[in-house]
Amino acid sequence: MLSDNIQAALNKQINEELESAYAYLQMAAEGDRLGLPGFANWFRLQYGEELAHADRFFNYILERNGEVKLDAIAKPDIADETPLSLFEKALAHEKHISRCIFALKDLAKSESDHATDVFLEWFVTEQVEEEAAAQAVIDQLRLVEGSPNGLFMIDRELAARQPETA
Ligand code: OFO
Repeated sequence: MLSDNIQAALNKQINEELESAYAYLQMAAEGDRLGLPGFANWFRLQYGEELAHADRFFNYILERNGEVKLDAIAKPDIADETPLSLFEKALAHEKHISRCIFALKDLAKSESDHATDVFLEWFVTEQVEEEAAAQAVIDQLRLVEGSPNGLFMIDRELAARQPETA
């Protein structure tokens, strides 16, 4: 049985994950607008991952016999971006999500909800990977700044990203 506090926080996290998905979908459109199909591919796959994260929270609430309460999804603050600003926004967003996960974990610990605490472990690891992935592209973009060839190479690399199987 989930406490009211934890149920509310898990529902809020569904909303955060769906807002992430929505932001990444807009970023995919920006990649396309910039003529960078690799960027579009990378963000489109990230959109799918965020939907899967929302699903994990959704399934977990139901598994614990809780109640799912969906909320409105905010409009993404993504417009007229550059390749670098897209990934800077992605990183800032992932840092925000990491803080949300840590706060959720603190809450689960404070209520001795061991099941929720363990459920959240996967997300702690995932956030380390997601922040590192966005930071790696930012580092590359800064290295090639001003070089169309460099940007072309990075776009090709991002085009090679495949959907995760697990
Ligand atoms: Fe990109 O983060 Fe979900 O959890």
